[in-house]
Amino acid sequence: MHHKIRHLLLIVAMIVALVVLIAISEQGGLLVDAAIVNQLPYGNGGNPWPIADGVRIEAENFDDGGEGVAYHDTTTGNSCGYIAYRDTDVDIQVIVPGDGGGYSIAYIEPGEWLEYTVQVAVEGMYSISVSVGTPTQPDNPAVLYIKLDDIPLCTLSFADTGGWHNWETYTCTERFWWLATPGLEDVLRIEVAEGSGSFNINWVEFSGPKTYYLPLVLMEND
Ligand SMILES: [Ca+2]
Ligand SMILES: [Ca+2]
Ligand SMILES: [Ca+2]
Repeated sequence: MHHKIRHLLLIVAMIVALVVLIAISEQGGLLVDAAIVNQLPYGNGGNPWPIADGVRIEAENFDDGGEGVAYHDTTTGNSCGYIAYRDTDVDIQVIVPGDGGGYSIAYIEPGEWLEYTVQVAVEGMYSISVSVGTPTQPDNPAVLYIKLDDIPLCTLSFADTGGWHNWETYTCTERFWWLATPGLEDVLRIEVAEGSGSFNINWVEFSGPKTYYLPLVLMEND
């Protein structure tokens, strides 16, 4: 009896693993979609950002392609009142050296999004982190969706990092198995939820691959 239950559990685990792998493969299939033909990676020599341990995509390195293709921004031009790093409608802000230097995305409104063309460099299980800053807003926390090829990966929520330029790192509790598919690219999207509070975002980072254990055991039929 116990032996049969154990068999059943193993079969279920194998089916789950198979379904996950098929789902990942189908995500790869979305890449032939003509809608992303005019969308190109930016800031990595024209190459997709590799998904590998420690790779950090600066938020300001969103894809080329413009409004409605590579990003959605609700205001014309840069709401910061100057042009920084790139001349688009995305609101890129200079971070002074004392706050870490570089650039962040500012004037973030609900419904806005940014996309990044990525490619798995090292297959495995990864987590995703973001660096964000926001002042106290307990009644209206920021809510950020992370998606891959329009498929939701995780939702992050944060209310107070101590200030707009006081950067804190938030990590998805979910882990994601990334399958290396040579020649295929994916589109990573960070999307601000409707009703979200405002925040600045500095970068997105991958960490992994983690050791992944699935209870797959080969057993002889009996
Ligand atoms: Ca704008
Ligand atoms: Ca904006
Ligand atoms: Ca940045």
